[in-house]
Amino acid sequence: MTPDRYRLIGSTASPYALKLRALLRYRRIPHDWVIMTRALRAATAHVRPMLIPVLQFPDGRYQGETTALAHVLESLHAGRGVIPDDPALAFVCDLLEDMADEWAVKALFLYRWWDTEDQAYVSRWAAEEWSVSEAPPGSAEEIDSFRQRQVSRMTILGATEANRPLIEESYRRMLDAFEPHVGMRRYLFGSRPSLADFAWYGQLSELATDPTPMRILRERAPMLDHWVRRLDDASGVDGDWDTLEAALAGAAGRLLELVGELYLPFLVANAQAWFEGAPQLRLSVWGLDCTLTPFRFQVKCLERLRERYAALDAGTRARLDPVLADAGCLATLAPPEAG
Ligand SMILES: N[C@@H](CCC(=O)N[C@@H](CS)C(=O)NCC(=O)O)C(=O)O
Repeated sequence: MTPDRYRLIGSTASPYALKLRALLRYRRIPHDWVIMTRALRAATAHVRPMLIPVLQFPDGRYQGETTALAHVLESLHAGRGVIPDDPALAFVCDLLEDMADEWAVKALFLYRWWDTEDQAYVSRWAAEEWSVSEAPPGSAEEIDSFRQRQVSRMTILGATEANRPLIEESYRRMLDAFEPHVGMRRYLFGSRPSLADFAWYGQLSELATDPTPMRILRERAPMLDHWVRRLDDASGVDGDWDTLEAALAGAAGRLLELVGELYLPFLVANAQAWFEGAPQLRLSVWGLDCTLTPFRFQVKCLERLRERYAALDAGTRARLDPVLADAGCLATLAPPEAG
């Protein structure tokens, strides 16, 4: 590795790895893309959490977690940033990034492991890149180990018959939020892509590849399908940020409604169940019920969003609060008034 280059260690089957790769390309940050082989898994075994992707910095150290990495890169490299300058837009960007990373992935996981056609397609693909057993990469044994490993995780990750109607409905609504608003130079917050665009790109690019969600995407949101393909390499895109009003008139506004209707209620129910020590959280949205296992990481997501909201200055809040209230987000993000 030359001293000025990063090394992104991932898999083409990981939505988070593709998120960070597209971000690095857009930002024109010199990097090499490598697959997480068994040898690299061993070399990065000390990195916590043990997840894909891992970024190796030019000084040799490794770090994971794409949201944290995007913010570190923002502070290290000037120009072509992915966080909007307007703190109000930056906050909405945070909310939308979070929903892509923590909820859209539920649709991806469910479709990947529900149907045997998707299972076969993805386990053959991932078994080449993502060694989970001692069997040779790509071998029939490794393919079957990967499939069994993922299927065994379905219940804990909420991919159940009972949850399917809500998760699938949320996929359709996410596609509908984007479709009328995407275009050659249209991103969530202007004519340049943001961190939220890259998070959605990561999830949607996998959904646009796996057989069942790919068919739904092409049928329901054909322009989004093209938009996703283009965002893979936006190194030639130069654009500007929108105003808050202009951004909310597009897909960002529609997705923010989904944050209020679905994503924040999910985070609140998750945190409540976590602190009560309850084994499951229950969620009812659009008349559809869902039962999920609470996760500590998603408790932290809610805490982080609340901290970021609390750190906004009074002028930003005055512009943002009516928007957050309309979308049903404000009561969850703002602490109750004292007195
Ligand atoms: N929040 C993490 C999520 C990363 C993540 O969940 N990666 C998955 C692959 S898509 C993973 O490594 N799962 C563990 C495994 O399957 O071994 C990020 O943004 O980097």
